Amino acid sequence: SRLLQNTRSCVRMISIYFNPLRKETNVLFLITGFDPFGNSDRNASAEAVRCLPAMLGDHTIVTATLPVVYDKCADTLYALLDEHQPDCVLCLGQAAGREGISIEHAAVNVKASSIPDNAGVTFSGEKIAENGAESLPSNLPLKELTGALREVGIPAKISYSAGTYVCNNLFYHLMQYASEHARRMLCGFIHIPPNESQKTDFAEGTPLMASAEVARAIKAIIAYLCA
Ligand code: PCA
Repeated sequence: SRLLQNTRSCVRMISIYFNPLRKETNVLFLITGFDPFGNSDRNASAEAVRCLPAMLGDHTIVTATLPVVYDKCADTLYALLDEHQPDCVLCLGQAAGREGISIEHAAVNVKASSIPDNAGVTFSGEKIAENGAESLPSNLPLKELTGALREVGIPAKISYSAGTYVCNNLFYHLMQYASEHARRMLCGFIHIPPNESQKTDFAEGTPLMASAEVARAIKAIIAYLCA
């Protein structure tokens, strides 16, 4: 009936509003990982990103590995965003202690850490953007994504802190870029555990996740966003 049809098109408009990639074809995803840092000479995020295919159906996946350097990682990301103009950006970083896929809620306007970045720079509470917002939230559908991952057997949670090191710094710059560009981009940051090859780099009992499993999670996220 007419009423049913109207209701259906309403529901579709609402779902497109909340999830602009739904039913789109040729979506361009930019997925990044990071170089090794700290006491491990590998980084699970870069290794997971390397497991991704260049195409998924008719969607394109551009991947990159970013330096673990506060200013340089943001400059590299900006260049990639300008070059590829992605519809969706997922930045990945490794965080020992996370139990599974950890989708970050928001970036905070703080740089602070006990260890230096890979250029030897340490911050102790400085702002990322002098006049910037105190916090910038991801615009990914966090609840839906963690739900979709758990449905396919992948441990996933929303995280309410991305820390105050290089990952949070990149996440802040990403959301700032997204807010300054009219083109709608779905953006977020995902922390993942180290992988099996790094077992001896971390304390016993530190949760690990295979890179192929992380890649499966990213593919499930893409499938959810474009379904
Ligand atoms: N993790 C660090 C920086 C690079 C990475 O993979 C972080 O959580 O800030």
